Amino acid sequence: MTDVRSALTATDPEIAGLIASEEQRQADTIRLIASENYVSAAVLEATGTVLTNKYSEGYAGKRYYEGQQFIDPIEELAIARAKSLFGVDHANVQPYSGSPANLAVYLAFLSPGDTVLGMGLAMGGHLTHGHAVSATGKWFKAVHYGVRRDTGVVDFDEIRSLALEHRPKVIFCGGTAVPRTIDYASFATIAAEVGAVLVADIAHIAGLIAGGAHPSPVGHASVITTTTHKTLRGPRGAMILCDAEHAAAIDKAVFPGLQGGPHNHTTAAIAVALREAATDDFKAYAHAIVANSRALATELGSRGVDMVSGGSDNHLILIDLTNRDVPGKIAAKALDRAGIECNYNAVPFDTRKPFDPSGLRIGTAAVTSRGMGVDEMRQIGRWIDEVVTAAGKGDEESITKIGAEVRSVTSAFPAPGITVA
Ligand code: DSN
Repeated sequence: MTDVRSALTATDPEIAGLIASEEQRQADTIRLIASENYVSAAVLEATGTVLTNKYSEGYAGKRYYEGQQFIDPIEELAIARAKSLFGVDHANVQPYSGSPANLAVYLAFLSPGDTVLGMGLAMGGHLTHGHAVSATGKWFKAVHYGVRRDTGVVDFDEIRSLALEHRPKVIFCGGTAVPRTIDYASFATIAAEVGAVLVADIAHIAGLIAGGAHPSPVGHASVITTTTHKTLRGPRGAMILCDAEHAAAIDKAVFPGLQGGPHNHTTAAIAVALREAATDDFKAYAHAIVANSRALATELGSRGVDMVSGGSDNHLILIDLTNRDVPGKIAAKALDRAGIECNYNAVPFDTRKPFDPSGLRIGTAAVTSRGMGVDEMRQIGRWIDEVVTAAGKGDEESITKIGAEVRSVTSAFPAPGITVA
């Protein structure tokens, strides 16, 4: 077999060099971006294969192209593993990513102008849950619930009252900045009362659910959407899981409704990730993510750092810097200079603009993949607090000093799939 890296270096040294630099950067930094992870070498290998050469519009046994002798069993394996891991009737593994997966849900259950109820983006929801700038907010009537100002968590009285008033056809639960356990049973009761389809967007917590570290929406939500690359630790892709009654509508919405040929290299890598996620090691990993997040939240709390809802039940912490001298963007950039990657993020009831908000979103999925534990979380909590303080004072010297400490820790925890030290 050709050595792919040497072929790339020979053909396009510029791109090869940039990829090598990115690999080194990923090794050298502490990845706290809550939606990112490090895939295994096996997942990485499946992603970069000849499967990328193949068109396969349709579904196994019903394709519009010949030559599917090996593609069909790959997709069938991915589907069987998804069904078994999550305990669902049906799985579609073709959506290109989370937004197309959610769009397929709209196509399956709604017509333009119909009403959808989802969590507001600034409250922790996702763009595709009906945000005004998204197609889902432009083409559908979107109504949003939020979190309570005093607790930072959803208020089911508010959700029920919005559902009764607006009678949505679809209710989304889940989001991108939700630090607490999602109560699927309470959402299901409200959805049943108004005859809505309950869709659980588990993109962030799919790996925690697979590993038994977060309750499952199965049995409560008849449709579940997820990306495959966050806590689930697969390639960039997505899946829709659903009850048998919705299988045909979901499949039709994905293809031919929204997409053409599935990305077979991604499908194969999803299958590999699902096999990994069914192991005892992965269960331990999922629980370690949560233990790390709790330890990090405890350290931050002990240093007086405010967090939305006061802490974390999952992989994610939403830091609220409203009471510090430093807004989220300046803090995130200072942390990045110290080798700690996160993203600035709005907090509920933010008084600042989304491109310059008051929060920082962090998560422990990637650092846990490197084998870091609660001791490292305490250290990371200290670094975050110190960098934010230094950023507020313009103390670049301290930020540089912490950067050197960060590098000494990352070098002791090799990242999966990364070959540089
Ligand atoms: N990629 C998602 C996240 O970072 O949570 C948003 O689409």
